[in-house]
Amino acid sequence: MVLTPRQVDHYREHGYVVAPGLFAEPARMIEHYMQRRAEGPKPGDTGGTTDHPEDPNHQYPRMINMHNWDEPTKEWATQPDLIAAVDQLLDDQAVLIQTMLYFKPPGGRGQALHQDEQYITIDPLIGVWVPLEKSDRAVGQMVVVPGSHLHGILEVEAADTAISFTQAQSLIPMGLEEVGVDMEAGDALFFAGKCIHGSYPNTTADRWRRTFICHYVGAHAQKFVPPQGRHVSHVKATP
Ligand SMILES: O=C(O)CCC(=O)C(=O)O
Repeated sequence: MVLTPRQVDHYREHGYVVAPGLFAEPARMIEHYMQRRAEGPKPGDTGGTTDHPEDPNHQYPRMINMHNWDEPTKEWATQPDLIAAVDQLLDDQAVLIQTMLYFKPPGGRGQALHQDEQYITIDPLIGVWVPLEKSDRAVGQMVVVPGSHLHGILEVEAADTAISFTQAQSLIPMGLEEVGVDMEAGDALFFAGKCIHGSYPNTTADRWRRTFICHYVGAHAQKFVPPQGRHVSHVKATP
């Protein structure tokens, strides 16, 4: 048992939970991914919408599905403690479906608040978000909307691409409020596929916010068709 009953209860009630220090070698992961990034373009890279070419995310695009071509990623994403924790939260056998690395250099845009099931239409889905260095408000930390996972798949609308590298965001249900989560390098934030989350820009001049992100579904998860207006692809594309 990796997560305590209290942590599991927190996840069920609020839609997310933080497990401190789950990743042992964040500094090595930074070094590894900076080397991989320096090698040049990788399949699926994105710096986000192109209407803000000044965004430094374009120079350090987000990498995706590294576990398909990078052995250390596969090991980090399938380490036994992590899988055991996801199994616990899913009450099913975890199946890894996505890995990502966000570089978010100083000045980088954030990602507008959304539900991951508005991108990946499989339920249940769990994200694991691991900052590889201290993550606080100034660098554009993870922001969650506690309780939003209990409201189904929500409507989407256009996001402000001056602050978000993606173009769509969720409508936040009345009465709920966003909360920034302070985290240390190597902590892991588990969040439900229907928990609204995202981030704001990195406002610092000299700090990065590199984050390793994995997504898992349960072995018995089901694909679904989102109603019109509730999937990010239903928002008109920004260039
Ligand atoms: O790291 C961020 O800025 C947001 C990450 C996110 O939204 C996600 O992993 O789905």
